[in-house]
Amino acid sequence: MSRGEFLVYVDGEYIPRSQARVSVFDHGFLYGDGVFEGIRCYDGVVFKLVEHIDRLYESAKSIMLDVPMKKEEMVNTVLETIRKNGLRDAYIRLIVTRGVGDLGLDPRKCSKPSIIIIVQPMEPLLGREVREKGVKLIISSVRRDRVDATSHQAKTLNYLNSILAKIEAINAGVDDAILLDDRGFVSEASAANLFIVKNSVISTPPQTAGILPGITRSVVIELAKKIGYRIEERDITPYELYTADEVFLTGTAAELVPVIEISKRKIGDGVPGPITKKLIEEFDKVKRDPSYGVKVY
Ligand code: PXG
Repeated sequence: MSRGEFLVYVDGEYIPRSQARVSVFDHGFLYGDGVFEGIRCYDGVVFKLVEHIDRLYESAKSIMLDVPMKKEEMVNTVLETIRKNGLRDAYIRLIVTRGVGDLGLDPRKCSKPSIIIIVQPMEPLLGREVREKGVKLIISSVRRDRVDATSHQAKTLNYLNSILAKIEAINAGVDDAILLDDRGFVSEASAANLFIVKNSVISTPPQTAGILPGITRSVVIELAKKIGYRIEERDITPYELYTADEVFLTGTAAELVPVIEISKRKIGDGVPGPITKKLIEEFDKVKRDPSYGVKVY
């Protein structure tokens, strides 16, 4: 590792983070034209790395961006970037931009996509104490982008939809916001998927509600089934949120986070519920399990 400064992979080179740059003519910067992944490494195992790489390439395919690297090499480059930085526990941000073009939108002017890999140590996004305390949310007035527009099913650099909801949450003095889809059904939080529990049945919105098909979400669905809960992917109304026994969020950065209030309605007893706590326990077991990821060293 280079004297305390983390190295960033930029198009084939490992560059100290203070010197890592992209061009102002990169369409990722100019137009949000690109795709990304947020991935975590727990104790030398990159959690669900292959699934994250598959999703990256699917996001890229959907926006007609050819990633200039084979998937297998991408996996190895992520692992090498972690090794070069000597990390065992890390947050990994993998970005593929459309690359340098001119000031017009036309992506054909961009000769080659850029690949950037940032790794750094990281705690859960919302802080460790939120697991015990839970978070407060609002339902945002900002609707999730439609599935026939800039759908969040693809993880693109275009996050303004989520950022506007986040700003609304900050202004309301709460932790995050829930976005409804264009029909008024629950979609997801700004950067996390959402689950509710009612009478011991767990439900989460389907992809048709404009969600990112989260990798933490699919692990939680699998764990919930394994320990014997009924779990449904179905449309959820705002009323069902307010009257749920438990609500929780899932995401790579946030992991599993209990929700204790939504738009000033107390959820359940206003403290993290038993099924949420059980799933947090189960997730903690698998996140370090080598069979759930790829070993770095
Ligand atoms: N929905 C959206 C819109 C997201 O951006 C998730 C759901 C959860 O998906 P995963 O696959 O992580 O379980 C995300 C994930 C960040 C950050 O820096 C955001 C995400 C992931 C990592 C970091 O805010 N988004």
